[in-house]
Amino acid sequence: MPKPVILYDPDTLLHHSVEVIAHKVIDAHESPDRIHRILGALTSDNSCELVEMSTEGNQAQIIDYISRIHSNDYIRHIQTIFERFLASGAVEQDGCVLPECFPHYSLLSISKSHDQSTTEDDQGMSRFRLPEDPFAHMGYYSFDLSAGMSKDTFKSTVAAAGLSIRGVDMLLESPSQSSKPIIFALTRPPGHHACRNLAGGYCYFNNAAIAADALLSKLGPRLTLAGEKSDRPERESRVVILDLDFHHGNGTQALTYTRREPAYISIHGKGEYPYYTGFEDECGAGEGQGFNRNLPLLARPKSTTEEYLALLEEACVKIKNEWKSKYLVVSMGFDTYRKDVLGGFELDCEDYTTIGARIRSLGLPTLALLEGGYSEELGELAKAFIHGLGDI
Ligand code: OKP
Ligand code: ZN
Repeated sequence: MPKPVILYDPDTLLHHSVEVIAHKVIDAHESPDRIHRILGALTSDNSCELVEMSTEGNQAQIIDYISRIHSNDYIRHIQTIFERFLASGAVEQDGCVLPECFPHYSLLSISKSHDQSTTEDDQGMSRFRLPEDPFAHMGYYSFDLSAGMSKDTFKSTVAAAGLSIRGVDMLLESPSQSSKPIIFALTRPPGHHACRNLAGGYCYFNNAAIAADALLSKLGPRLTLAGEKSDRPERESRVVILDLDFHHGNGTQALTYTRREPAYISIHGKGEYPYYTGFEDECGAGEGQGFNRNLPLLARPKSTTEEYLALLEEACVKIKNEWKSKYLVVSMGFDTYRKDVLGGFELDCEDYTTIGARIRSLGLPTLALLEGGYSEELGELAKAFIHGLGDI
């Protein structure tokens, strides 16, 4: 059995941001040091193989995959907005910009614009005129104050998407069906809150959605036994995204909601950030009906590890027996830890080995992507998870 492969790109360390907590602007909890903590814990640990990557020469191809998930206008915004602020003198080279004003839907006046039908694609945003002011751009393309832009944010988030796509290639390159590859990509910034046209919650490009979509595009259309493209309604989904971050992956859900493939299933804090999504009655729509599943659980101290592991079991049964998935993408967050500063169930370090081992026992080619996890012990938690994935 091959060891889990850990994918890392030094460009993911470049991005830095700030956030606002209780009237103070602080360095964001989502910091470059998170990756250092994980790499630190993995040195002198030979349970996995660390592979260093670079986006060099691949940027255009990575952006092609990103543009299957995010709009070109949004990608251009993430790519250029910091330069615009820099040129106007509004920010220093080493600074970080936050939004000022959000286009909340109730700001729309009772006017002709109210009657315009909106496209499915922009979900109503076309009723707002995109302002000239770069601060307004920040508000137009984000939903909170936790996705500031710094000089190399674009570079880092492209690197994270690049790791996700490389991980997909490694799943498919695996020589035989008997050795199921297990990859863990150290994606930073994370992605599961990012929507088609929205950054938020430390996320810019949705790594999990990009990976699942790239995987499906490489797999090609489903074929019937006769070798014809299958378009009859199916109850199965070849690719599933299992989201184990403490926070609901609103972005991943939104991006996959009307699709059967990939399916999405999440265990997350009930009533927690991002507050407006993640309810049990959100089950998918259209072709995606029945392929979205939310399993909310009260945060510590109102839930137990036993309850958490029972939900994980429910998720695994759904993936294996109901959706009969062939490939697994895991949005892995370590903010479910009992001492996490932003979230937390009652999980302890060794529980991550249990989680990793349960994922491994599904016997599927698996690509895990890093989402959240903000405690000092992050490195140890990641190591425990990898040990479970690798059956060590
Ligand atoms: C991202 B992920 C203070 C509150 C922070 C954002 C939480 C983002 C979590 N600014 N709110 O899912 O781990
Ligand atoms: Zn989280």
